Amino acid sequence: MNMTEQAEYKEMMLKYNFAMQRLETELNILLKEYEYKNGYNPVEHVKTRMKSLDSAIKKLTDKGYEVTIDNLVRKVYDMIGVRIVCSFLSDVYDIVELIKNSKQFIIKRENNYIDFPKESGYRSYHLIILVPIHLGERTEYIEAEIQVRTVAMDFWASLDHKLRYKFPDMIPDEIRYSLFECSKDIDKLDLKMESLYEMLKHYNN
Ligand code: 0O2
Repeated sequence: MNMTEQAEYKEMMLKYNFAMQRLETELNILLKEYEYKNGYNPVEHVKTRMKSLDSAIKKLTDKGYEVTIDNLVRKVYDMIGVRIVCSFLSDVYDIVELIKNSKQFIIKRENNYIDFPKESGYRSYHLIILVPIHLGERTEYIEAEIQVRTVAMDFWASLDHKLRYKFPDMIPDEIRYSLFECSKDIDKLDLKMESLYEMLKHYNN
């Protein structure tokens, strides 16, 4: 990076850090308010991360884009990533609706990889949002990705991630097949847990 690019990168990261802080705060308020109103916390844990420059550059090159600050901003929409892990399937949809109805963000795109899993077997609900940040007189919108999934989906994705790291070129067929089968089992498990949860609510009523 030359001096100008370094300065641009620094400014970009400053804005991304503002946006990440704002997103964390707004999500925290949304979730706490939900818990207060419903007397129930549907979230097991929340993890927020800023993508490393190396991993952002890899994403750009893998997709065939030139490595520029402009492309980092326009093409890598998950520089800021938030993962919300919920107990049950219905919780995932409730949280997705909660975020979609929030006035704090603009929903740019959504990918329902739960009803329409990826070829690998990956399941999760993705929201690409725009987070407003106020800089002096003007407002800028920074992209962020929110992944909402169940504990079981998270368990699967975490092993899949490890395998992708271990076998960067290609996961061996037998492992890939077995992992895909696990993804179907996890789907069945989530549905079973959901019906048990419904029964529990019925007894509580
Ligand atoms: P990391 O390490 O999480 O940052 P697109 O441009 O939409 O076609 P893209 O950008 O891959 O393609 O978007 P997609 O498919 O919605 O995936 C974005 C993120 O979802 C990924 O980010 C992963 O976190 C997660 N993800 C998607 N597919 C899989 C999968 O098969 N297995 C696992 N474990 N995670 C997946 P990154 O930047 O790839 O990775």
